[in-house]
Amino acid sequence: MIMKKLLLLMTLILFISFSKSDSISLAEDDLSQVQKTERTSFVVKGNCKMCKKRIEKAALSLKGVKMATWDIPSNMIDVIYDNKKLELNDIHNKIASVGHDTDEAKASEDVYDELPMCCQYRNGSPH
Ligand SMILES: [Cu+2]
Repeated sequence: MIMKKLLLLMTLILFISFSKSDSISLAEDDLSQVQKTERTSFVVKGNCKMCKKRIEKAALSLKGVKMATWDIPSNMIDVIYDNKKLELNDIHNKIASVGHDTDEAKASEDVYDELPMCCQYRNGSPH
């Protein structure tokens, strides 16, 4: 009879310790959820609203990019991305691939030349 009670007690203790460790690992999961989202901004060259659309569309087309806002006068893009799904470099390269220079990646001449006149930011002043 005593053995049975002891067993019950042991089971209870085991159960409690298990549920405790469960809640701890859950809290750690929550923490990593928050940590893997990063916010950053960097320079992306461009002129107009068409550029804005093109730049933001390119950034947002990447899996893991949650927000991308490009500002025309400052030429700065504000990005929120999941650093477990992609690296910051991927975003630079993607934007360069549609014709816009960033402070890390340069667009190729070919892609740049395809841009509408109003978007060609390299020579002279914007219209
Ligand atoms: Cu433009």
